[in-house]
Amino acid sequence: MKKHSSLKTILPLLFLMILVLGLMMCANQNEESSQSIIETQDQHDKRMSWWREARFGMFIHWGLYAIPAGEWNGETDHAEWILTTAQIPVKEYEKFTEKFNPTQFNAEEWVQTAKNAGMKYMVITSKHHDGFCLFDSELTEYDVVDATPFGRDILKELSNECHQQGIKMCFYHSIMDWHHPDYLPRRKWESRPAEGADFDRYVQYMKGQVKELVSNYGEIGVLWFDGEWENTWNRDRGTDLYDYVRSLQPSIIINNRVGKGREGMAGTYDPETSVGDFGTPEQEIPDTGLGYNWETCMTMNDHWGYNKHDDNWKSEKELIQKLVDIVSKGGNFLLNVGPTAEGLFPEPCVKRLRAMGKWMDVNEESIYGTTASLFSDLKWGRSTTKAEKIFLHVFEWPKNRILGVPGFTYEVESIYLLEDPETQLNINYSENRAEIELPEQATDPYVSVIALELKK
Ligand code: FHN
Repeated sequence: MKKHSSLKTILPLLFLMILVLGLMMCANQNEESSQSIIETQDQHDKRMSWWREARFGMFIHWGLYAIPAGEWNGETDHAEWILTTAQIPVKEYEKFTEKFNPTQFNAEEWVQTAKNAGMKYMVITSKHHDGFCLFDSELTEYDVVDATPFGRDILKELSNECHQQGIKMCFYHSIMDWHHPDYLPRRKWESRPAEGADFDRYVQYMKGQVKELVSNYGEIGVLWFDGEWENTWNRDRGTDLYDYVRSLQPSIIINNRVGKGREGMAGTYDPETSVGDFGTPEQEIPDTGLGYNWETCMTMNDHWGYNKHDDNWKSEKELIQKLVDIVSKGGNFLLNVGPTAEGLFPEPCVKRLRAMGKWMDVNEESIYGTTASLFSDLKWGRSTTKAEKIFLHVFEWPKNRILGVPGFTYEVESIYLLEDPETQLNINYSENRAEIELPEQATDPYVSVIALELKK
């Protein structure tokens, strides 16, 4: 009977042990599933440091939409949205894959052009809203390797070149997918039934492709999500996706369009309550800094994807002054190129990038790694700051050759034109203002920069 009595003693203990073990596993599992990336300010600053230093990157919108190049049934204002704006049935749109053969694509040239322009990172559409993938995905045949005569992994060639030439490879990936049968909602005009579509299954597909992107192409600087605005995507899914990507590449940077916190095209958000590492103003520059990391993305003409009819190019001067304006407010500039179906950057883009590069060759010190202006409302231009230096970017050369800087009360070690450090300039002070004597003529056709080294 002892046995029984010993059983009597052991069984409750056994039950208790199993209960405690079960609770521990469950707690641990809860902990893992609710695990959100926790990082100190120092860890965050370290992770963001290359991006804050870079200040200037290239955006590339490229895909099947380069083939129609904006044209459809006599209309000429389409671009990367053409599947939707021209209401092309998915089966018909897919036929563009048979024509996608950019024989003049040269990854080395593309990366060299970005680098020569002074750009430190490249963000290219791995998949735009049309669902077509510019990389070899195991999860679909609707990609450049399996579906096109070109048959090469464009992102592999570009990422190799970026790593070779020392600029950061980054990917734009659309959450919205007009091609995948499980993506919802359907376009209102399309005939594909929504029955049977499983959005959770689509999210698994998307996460699988994101895993391919951050696992097969080396170190990735930024995952730039977009297409987050439809009602099937939500904050929890965004937080899960952010944590998932960071678990695969902990040092990667992710924009605020991974979640739902973005406030329209202003791209603003509350970094304390919304997921993502930087704000994303689109086609606009905020009036002032935003008090957190932000990057304006902008086209050189009026379209992201290539449109053969769009000649409304911003001038070299406008683009350089936008770069300076953005950086003077503590932001980054992501400037877009929409390559042709042949795999070439449009010549007007190349011309502008060359001019920006020439300006950066002389003035990069006033851009890279700088922080926002110490002065508000400089009528003649902008200013940036770097450690013990202040840079003044003169857009409008004063006719009387006197450059007034309200609020400048710093003692100056030296003051000179950044393009000619040998020429010391005179500076006079009056109440709460400095006045700098300038040469007769502006020295740069776009933006002349004056450097002031402050007394330590
Ligand atoms: O719908 C996209 C658009 O095609 C383009 O990719 C821009 C660039 O950021 N983002 C979305 C519009 O806000």
